[in-house]
Amino acid sequence: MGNESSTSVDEATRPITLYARSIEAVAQYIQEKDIKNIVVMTGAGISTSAGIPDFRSPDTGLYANLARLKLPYAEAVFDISYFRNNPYPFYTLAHELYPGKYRPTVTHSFISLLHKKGRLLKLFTQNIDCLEREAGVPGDKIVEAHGSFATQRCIECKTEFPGDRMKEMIQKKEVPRCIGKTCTGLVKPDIVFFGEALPESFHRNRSLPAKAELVIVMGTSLTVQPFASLPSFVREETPRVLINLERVGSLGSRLDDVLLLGDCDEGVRKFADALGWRDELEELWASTNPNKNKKDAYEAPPKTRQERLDEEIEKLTKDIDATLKVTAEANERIRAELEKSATQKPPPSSNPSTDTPSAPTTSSYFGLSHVYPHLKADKLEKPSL
Ligand code: CNA
Repeated sequence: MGNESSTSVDEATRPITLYARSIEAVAQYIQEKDIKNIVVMTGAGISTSAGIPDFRSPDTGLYANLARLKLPYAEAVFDISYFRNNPYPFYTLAHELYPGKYRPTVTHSFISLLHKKGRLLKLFTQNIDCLEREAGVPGDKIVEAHGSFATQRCIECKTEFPGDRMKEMIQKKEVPRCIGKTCTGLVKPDIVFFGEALPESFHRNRSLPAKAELVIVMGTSLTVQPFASLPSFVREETPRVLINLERVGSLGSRLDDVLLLGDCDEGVRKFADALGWRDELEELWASTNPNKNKKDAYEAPPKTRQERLDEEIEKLTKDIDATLKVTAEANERIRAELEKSATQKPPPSSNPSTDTPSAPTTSSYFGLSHVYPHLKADKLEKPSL
């Protein structure tokens, strides 16, 4: 009787496809069944070891730190209506995240290795840092669900803005404006802000998870919809692997779910060990090192995750403070000039300065005391014209 019931419990928890709920069992499944249709789903957590903070990790995520700037709410930095009034927080962040500054992580190289082995059906990424491409995953294998920095356009008339000028503006921390003859609209990279539609490629490929033979979810909190529901489209008997610091979504609730809770880079190395691909993985990752051709290139010892994040957050906070200081100085100058001209000539009937391209206008500044809390109230008062 006792034996019968324990057998039925075993039956109830036994995976359908894998021999066990372990990464070794997943590796064996890939090799024995020659699995070629692997769908990978990723988020900001796969880039944190490259030095790019994620959004939601407590204390170290971008939101926790942007909150210090007293934005009305942290997500405002990616809110299209907020951007329209104040693009500066976004462009400060864009300067930080802009492609070309960071090296792909070993996790990006693992996805690239899946492709090289002919086993990657599609990568769905929420990231906007383009590190998958830099690691060698071809564009046609990637669905950038939240867009990317690859192209940009005017938010008013939709005229495309040249990539080289965009790069220049972001490097100089300036806000680009439309190049159209009559339009002075703000330019924004084609990354998806809250309240904007996802790219057509997301909808076109949305049925692929249901065709997958294996799904790997890495470095995402699975909180942003509709991306977050992709793992639920996977067939019940298809193994799903989660490599993440924490358990997310419904991962772990199915019989063929395998959880590797911890750092992504450690997780993919374990996965590669199980597949016998470790040397190839390390070689592929080494090829992404920008110093690889310098003979005596000094390789600093690897920093801990906490050290890397502390460093990055400190840099980002300094950057934002510097931008705010420049903005405040510019506004001080404008205010002084307005005061001067007020004593010299009568006030204009309208305010023509609301579209000035570099610093925020005096008028927009008045409404931003919540963003620039360190400025004294008297500096925020509207000068009488
Ligand atoms: P998120 O909500 O910040 O979640 C990140 C997840 O990754 C969390 O569950 C963390 O626990 C986990 N995590 C963090 N570091 C590691 C690590 N080293 N190893 C394993 N797990 C880790 O980010 P999501 O991607 O889920 O949210 C979607 C947003 C984030 C998208 O709109 C992105 O555009 C946006 N974003 C992108 C980047 C980027 O491009 N690198 C950076 C920051 C935010």
